[in-house]
This record gives sequence, C-alpha cells and structure tokens, in this order.
Amino acid sequence: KEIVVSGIRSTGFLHLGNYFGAIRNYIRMQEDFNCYFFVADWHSLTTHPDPKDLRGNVLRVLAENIASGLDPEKVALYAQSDIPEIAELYLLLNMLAYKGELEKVPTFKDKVRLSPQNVNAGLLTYPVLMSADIMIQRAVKVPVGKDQEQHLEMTRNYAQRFNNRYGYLFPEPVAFNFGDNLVRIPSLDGSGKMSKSENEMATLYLADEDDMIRKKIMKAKTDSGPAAPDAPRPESIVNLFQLMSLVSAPDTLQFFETAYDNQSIRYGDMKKQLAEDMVNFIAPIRNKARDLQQNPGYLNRIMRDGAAKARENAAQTLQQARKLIGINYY
Ligand code: AQP
Repeated sequence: KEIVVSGIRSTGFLHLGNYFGAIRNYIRMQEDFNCYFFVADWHSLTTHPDPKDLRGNVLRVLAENIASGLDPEKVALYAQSDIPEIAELYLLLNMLAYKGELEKVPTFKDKVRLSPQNVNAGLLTYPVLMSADIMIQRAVKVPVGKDQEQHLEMTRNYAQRFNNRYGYLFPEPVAFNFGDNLVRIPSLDGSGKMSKSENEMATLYLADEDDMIRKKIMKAKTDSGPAAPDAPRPESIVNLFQLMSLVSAPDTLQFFETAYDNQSIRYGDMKKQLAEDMVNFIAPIRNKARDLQQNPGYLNRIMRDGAAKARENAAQTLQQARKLIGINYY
C-alpha cells in the first residue's frame, strides 16, 4: 500500500476548508492506502498559544476528524509531538534548507506583514518541519488543500537534496486530491481562503450551531443581481456555487445554475437553500464531535495507539538517515 501523510494544525476550530481540502480525502484514502494523519501541535506553537489550551485544541481536532468519518482502526491518528523522530529529521533537513528560499515563501511573507513583532525561526522553517512530518514516514502522497502546494514542492527539493548527497532514502511526495485539482474553499466575504485564524463570520466551522450557519451564509457576499449574460460570473457568485456543489443535491445546483443563466436567479433564495443544505451537512459532524470530546479517555487511547504505529515506521527511517549521513558510531 502506498504511504500517505497529512496533518492539521491545532490552531482553532476546523472549518469547511479543512474538510474539503484535507479530511474528505483522508476518508476516501483510508481503505486503500497506508495512512498517517496527525494533529500538528508543534506547528501551532509559532503563535505561542496559552499552555492550558493545548490539550483541548489537540483533542478537538482529533474528535472532529473522527466525527467526519475517519476510522482510527484503519489509519494511524497521532499528535506530532508524540513522534520525537520528526524533530531529529527536522534538524537534519535544516542543513539542506537555505535561508533565502525560506524567506521567499509567500505564506512566510504574509505572516511577516501581518505580525512583524513575531517573526520567529519556527515560522521561517515551517516548510522544513512540514517536510520532516512527511518524509519521516517516507510518504508518496499528501492530501492537502491548494494553499499547501508550494510547501510540497519544497519537500520534494529537500528529498532530492538528501538523496543526491547521501544516497536514496526519500520518495518525492506529491500533493493529492481525488478530483483533478487541489481544492481551495473561499471565505464567505470573498477576502481569501477560509482559515481558522481569519474572520470568524466569514468561516464556516464544523462546530457551528445551525442558526450560526444560517446567519453566516445569509450574510455572505453577493453582487446586486445577475450579471449580463455574456459577462464572467462575479467571484462572490462563483464561490456560492462552489459551496453549493459541495453540499447540495445535483438537481438543486442545476436549478440555480439554470436560474442564473436565465437571469432569473434570486440570491436570497439561493442562500436560504444553501444554508439548509449546509446545516444538514455540518450538524451530524458537530454533534458527533461534541459527544467524542466527552470521552477524552477514548481519544487518548487512539492517540497513543496511533503514535506507537507512527513511531515504529519513523524510527526505521531515522536510523537509515543517520547511517547515510554517517552518524552511526557504535
Ligand atoms: N480554505 C481552504 N481550502 C482548502 N483547503 C484548506 N486547508 C486549509 N484551509 C483550506 C487545508 O487544511 C489542511 C490543514 O491546514 P491548516 O491547519 O494550515 O489550516 P488553516 O485553516 O489554514 O490554519 P490556520 O492556522 O488558520 O492557518 P493560516 O490562516 O495561517 O493558513 C491543509 O491540508 C490545508 O491545505
């Protein structure tokens, strides 16, 4: 079976972007691939979260993944910080990563712009740690959203540099999605991608209550009416149709597509329908995740078992990496 790795940062409540960019693919891959999925708690430390929040954040991400349909019997589910081998590989890969190329990464440049008071080395070397997460399991496929595409290219570079310098150890992993393209879920205000740390009212969380889901969708940006028939669709409308294509029935989508083409569409009606379909999609996940979080003992067990499996494979990779580099003295 091909090896698959992917992680989600425990930086807040999971949202529709995490679901359709990442988790949906995890679920589809769990039968036919050898899957390692983790909660990226080390990655969350770049912004110095309150220590007392960490445990709850990690358990919630785990619960939301399982509630979405991930089966802990079929995949290894673990916390990144339970795998110390990742940290050692990160150190080794840092010797192959160049400051100049790290500084050019667009997500790093965004962070520098948004929080210039906290440009720490962890933020700069985020793609190196992410590469270690993936390479430690020698993964070939990485189910992620479109925002991670460039980081994956860096992972391939590090794999190549290591293999060229020391001898072959690491496959070059590719970003993966079961459709043709990687997914990018837009925020409801049209300001960029949906993300845990952005505008809460423009993000649909898997933990949102029904009324909150309705409120957010009714407030989503639309233009004032249908555009002229030959004009390109405004981005805000493309975004609404994209959400509808993900959670509504095909004939519902077709109904509004036709109405758009006839210029008879009423965005209020479309949003009402989308809101109901979204409630039906999110509510069962939310309720199941809430129940799971009542049982931290169960979640801890899953995390321990997942870590044991992930460490076994990671230790083998690290042993070989050390040997190839020459760190095998005894
Ligand atoms: N909007 C999105 N569309 C598609 N995929 C997405 N992912 C995230 N947002 C979208 C995918 O979810 C996985 C986990 O990514 P993350 O933990 O970095 O999630 P985030 O919401 O982007 O997190 P933050 O902490 O709010 O980060 P910022 O705002 O700094 O990006 C990945 O597979 C990602 O592609």
